[in-house]
Amino acid sequence: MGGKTLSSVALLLPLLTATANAASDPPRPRGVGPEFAKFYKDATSFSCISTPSIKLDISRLNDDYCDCPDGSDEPGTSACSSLSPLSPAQPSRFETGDAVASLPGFYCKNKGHLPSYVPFTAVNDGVCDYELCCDGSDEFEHVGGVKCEDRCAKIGKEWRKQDEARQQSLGNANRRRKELVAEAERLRKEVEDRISTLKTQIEAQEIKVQALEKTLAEVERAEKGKIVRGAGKGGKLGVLSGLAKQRIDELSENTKRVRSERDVARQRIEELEAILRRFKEEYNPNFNDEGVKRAVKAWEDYAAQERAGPDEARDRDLDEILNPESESAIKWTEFEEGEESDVEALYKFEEYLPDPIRNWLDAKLRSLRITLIENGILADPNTDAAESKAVTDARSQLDTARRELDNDRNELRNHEEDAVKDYGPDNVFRALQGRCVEQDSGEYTYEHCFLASTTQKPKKGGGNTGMGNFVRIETITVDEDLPADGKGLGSGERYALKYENGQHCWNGPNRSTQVILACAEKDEIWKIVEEEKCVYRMEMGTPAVCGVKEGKQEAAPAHNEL
Ligand code: MAN
Repeated sequence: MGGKTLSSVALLLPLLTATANAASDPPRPRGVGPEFAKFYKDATSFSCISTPSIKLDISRLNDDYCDCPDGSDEPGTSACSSLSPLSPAQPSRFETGDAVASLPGFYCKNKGHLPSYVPFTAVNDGVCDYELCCDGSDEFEHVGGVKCEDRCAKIGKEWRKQDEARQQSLGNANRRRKELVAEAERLRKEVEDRISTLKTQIEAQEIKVQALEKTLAEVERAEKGKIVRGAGKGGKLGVLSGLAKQRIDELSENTKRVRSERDVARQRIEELEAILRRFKEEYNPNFNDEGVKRAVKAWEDYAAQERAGPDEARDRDLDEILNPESESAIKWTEFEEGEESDVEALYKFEEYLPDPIRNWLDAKLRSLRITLIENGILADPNTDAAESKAVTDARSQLDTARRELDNDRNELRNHEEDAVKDYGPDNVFRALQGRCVEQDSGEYTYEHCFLASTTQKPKKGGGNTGMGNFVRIETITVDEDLPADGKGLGSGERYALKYENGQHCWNGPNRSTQVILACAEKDEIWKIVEEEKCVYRMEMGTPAVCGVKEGKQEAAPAHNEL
């Protein structure tokens, strides 16, 4: 079935309901469709449809002479064919002037197929217009001896077969779209759930960060007091042992890291050697390939060299050194100076005081010293000293918590932006986001990844070219003939996905692509055109847009390509 034939289907369809009542209608004059029968009921006279004041004798109906300004007295001849025709899909009078016909054309009953209107110019023009008038009734005068046989039975049968396939395909496409919409809804819900989880998580994390900020401030303050107290001989030892422990911890961490990098490298060498061993075993020495032979020889030389294997004893020693629980590990706590010893060094008399008073006095003195340091009255003797472990730990806990909070906030922002993003009718493109479809065309394979990007891949090798990144969904109006296989845009409103800012074009713009979508059973690229240098247009079928128009779900498909 050709493109023109398909568009004639649109012309045929509005008449379906009308023919259902055809049996009860009185006989109509030649060329009159059932929806206009009411104007032709009088057996003696006829009033022009758009100007009923002009009343004609019935003999002037279909007398091959145009009497009515709207041509309604000649429904079955071509006498009024010079008037602008009425749209077949809109069987009512156009209010655009008197030179417009009231009738859409000559009505062919097409028994065995679908009734249809053929343009008045085609009536008795000596050509059988089977596409619209399969019963041949438009050539009733047999001009030039032409006789148009009735082919409706055959054409109707073929049409019904194709229509069944179209309906089945449309059914599949609609079902697929429903699945996509359900999937999109599920994904949307997931985003919403994640947003609410993140909000709760962020609230808790904010409280945690506040608490850790407080802890850090307290630890810093307490440590300041502690270092002041430790300024004597014993205090310096404590600081030294702290620094030594910190350095040893760092060295241990680095040793562990270097060891694990060594293990990974060792494993890679083993894998590479295995590949080369296989290569040597499996290559065909009968092929006189110099490059392969050289490679095999080089491998053989390499394999022949003596190499010491891993030293397990040394590794065991290392394990021992790195294990803080091992016998030989330094017991740092033995070198740490407890609060009592610092206090003791400076305030030995406290030993003679009862516990509660000693603690109270200690706290008061410490707090007094801190206040004096903070107010610049007492010099801080340890401004250059390394941060104590307690402060480092508190700070790192705070940093980690802050980082987690930042990550959560970023994720929330992304999800909130995503939740209000335009994903097309019923959010259907959410389900297709990131899904890629490819199509060969000329020297390239073109790829479209929904709501992500378009790419041009040279078939003969070489780098890919970015043809744009997704920016928005648009609606555009198209008006094209539908190919016989239905794989085309047809005419009407269509969704289009716009991709911009692709790879820069030499002497031109950054590459951009418009992907225009029409209903189809599956996702497929139909056509790729470079409309201007580096400005591309893709035509594509997808079930995602079946039965939708301007963001709304329609009862019937927007066009009949299926
Ligand atoms: C490449 C392709 C073409 C494009 C030219 C422009 O060959 O991307 O589509 O027209 O570059 O130089």
